[in-house]
Amino acid sequence: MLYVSASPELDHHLTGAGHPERPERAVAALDGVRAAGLQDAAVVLAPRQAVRAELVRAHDAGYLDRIEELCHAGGGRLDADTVASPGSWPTALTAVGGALAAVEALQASGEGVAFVAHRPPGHHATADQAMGFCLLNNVAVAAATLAEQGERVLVVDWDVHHGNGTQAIFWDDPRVLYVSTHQWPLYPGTGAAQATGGPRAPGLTLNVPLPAGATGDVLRYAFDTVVWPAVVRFAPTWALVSAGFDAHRSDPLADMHLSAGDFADLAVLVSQMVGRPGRMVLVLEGGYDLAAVTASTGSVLSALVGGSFRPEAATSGGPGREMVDRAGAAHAGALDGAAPGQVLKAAGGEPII
Ligand code: OKP
Ligand code: ZN
Repeated sequence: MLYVSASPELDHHLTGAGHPERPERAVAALDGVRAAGLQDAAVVLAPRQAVRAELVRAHDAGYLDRIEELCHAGGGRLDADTVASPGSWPTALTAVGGALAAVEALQASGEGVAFVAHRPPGHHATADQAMGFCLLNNVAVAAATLAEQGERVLVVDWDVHHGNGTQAIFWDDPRVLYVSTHQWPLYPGTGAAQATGGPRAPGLTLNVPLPAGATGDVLRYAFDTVVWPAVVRFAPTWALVSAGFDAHRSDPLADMHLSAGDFADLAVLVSQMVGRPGRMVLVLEGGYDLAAVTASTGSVLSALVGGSFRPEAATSGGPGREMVDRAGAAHAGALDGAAPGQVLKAAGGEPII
């Protein structure tokens, strides 16, 4: 079963004319479900707003007060390109709620996969700071919720930008493995391969910075040679994907050269990283070319449910394998420095290194 959380009719997060992070993006993602012929197979989840007790798993209470208050006061600017309108607060709550509802739907059914098509995106939002179009960290709240339930959570962030917020929130948290592939250098500037996690979570941040022009084969190489071994060591029970589609070759905000078919291949790889069905949720992050968002969403979801919608072939031939190798070496170095068993003992499980 495919579960989809989307409620474009409840989207009142207005960013202003000309802003790339616009309401049409979530509609374009939903169009991908239709394009892939999955609209009848998909269960659309009832929208719900996250509540404070859920949000504080990843955010500071004072920060939540400030953003809510700002929205009630009419909105305003949070950084150079992050804005809040009066409707941003309920919309952001509904985006987090969508990620939580997706987790709950899979937990209730024990099978299937879920896709969350809300906005604003979340992966740049830290515990106490809005930035990079993000107010609340949708994936982080869902990951923290699962971690609280004793799950071991893999977060794969293939958005073209580094998810500095998610990295910071779980930096020293042994319950979450955060993996990011991203263009480098690019906004927000974090995500060096040498950033590998805090003292209680050594090696549980895995950054793979990649050059402009990188193609799908380079990403698959990174997943096979660097991500896969780290995931096997971590042995996740759940996978959450920060599924941005702005590494697509058509995206106006970045310069990586992926196709819709590449995202589908990556999604299948992630699905193989959690041994059991019903443990994978994909959450829309960036992606600013509407047609690319539709084709990518459709390709990803079709591949995950065994369909055949694949309008764009996988790509190859771009640069970046050396950077993948260097990221792998930097990450291995972090594990060398950790005491044997340190990571999982902190999480209450079996030693993994
Ligand atoms: C959000 B997501 C710097 C431009 C910064 C912000 C990009 C936010 C991307 N002058 N642009 O990760 O897709
Ligand atoms: Zn992005």
